[in-house]
Amino acid sequence: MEFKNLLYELDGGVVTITINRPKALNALNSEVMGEINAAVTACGKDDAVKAVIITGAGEKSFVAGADISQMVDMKPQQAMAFMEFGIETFRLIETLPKPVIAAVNGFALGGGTELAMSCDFRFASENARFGQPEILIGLIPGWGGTQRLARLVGMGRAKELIMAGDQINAQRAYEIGLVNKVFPLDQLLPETKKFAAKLATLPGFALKMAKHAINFGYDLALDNAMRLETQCCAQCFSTDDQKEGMRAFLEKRKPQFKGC
Ligand code: CO8
Repeated sequence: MEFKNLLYELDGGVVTITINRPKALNALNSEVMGEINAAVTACGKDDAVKAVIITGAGEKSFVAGADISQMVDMKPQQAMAFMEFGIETFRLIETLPKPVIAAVNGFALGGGTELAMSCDFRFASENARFGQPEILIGLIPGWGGTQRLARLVGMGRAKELIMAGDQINAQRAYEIGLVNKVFPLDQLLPETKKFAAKLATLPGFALKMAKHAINFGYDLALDNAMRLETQCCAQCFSTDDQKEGMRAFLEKRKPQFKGC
């Protein structure tokens, strides 16, 4: 697929979407956000896509936030439209029925941390920096940061990051559970691709059900969430992959999953 501000590469079932606006440290304006929305939608429709990686071009920045030059003179209504499209796009990523990994290769500030948090996993390079610095420019997060950050790292730490606007490094982000793994910069993409390739070999329907149960069970009362889990788990029994996985275990051989 061809985009103006993104690179889109499919290799062995794994799509890598690279936000490619390095002169502005990959800041997200409406055009970039529209392209991310289109690329993720395409990933959802293409059966050949089993897993998705989102990263930034260059060695300095994943995404340095929403584009401040686009926002500076916005009226509330324009800001609302910009926010709503961002919320919709990040929710698309969060609910894509395939695993999505953020490979955070530098600054992930404001909308950059928010984008990374909409992914299922966050792998970071040692030079990555995270933060919600909106307060320093008279704002608060508007693409889900107040909600997803508190859910991921707890309310106290989320308030510290959002209300003081300080940045944290990759190691600290790992310690507080914002990041899953940290790698030297030159290992980030190879290691992320290795992990994505592994996920791409696993039963796709079960992956979809796992993501669905975790995402949609999280905010339910426990009994309702358990019910959702049993429904999702029961549906796995309608797949060939479940039969194959269990038979292969009993026959002491490697399973041959077909993705259905
Ligand atoms: N928007 C637009 N341009 C940017 C942004 C940005 N977020 N970040 C960096 N750039 C541009 C700079 O303006 C500069 O451009 P130029 O070369 O033309 O002057 C270029 O990228 C390089 O940046 P710096 O020279 O500043 O590079 P440094 O290495 O000195 O600093 C930093 C790097 C620390 C990342 C610094 O650029 C910075 O602080 N950037 C802004 C970070 C920030 O505040 N992000 C949050 C933005 S708000 C947000 O994301 C809200 C999301 C949802 C709300 C929606 C509301 C409508």
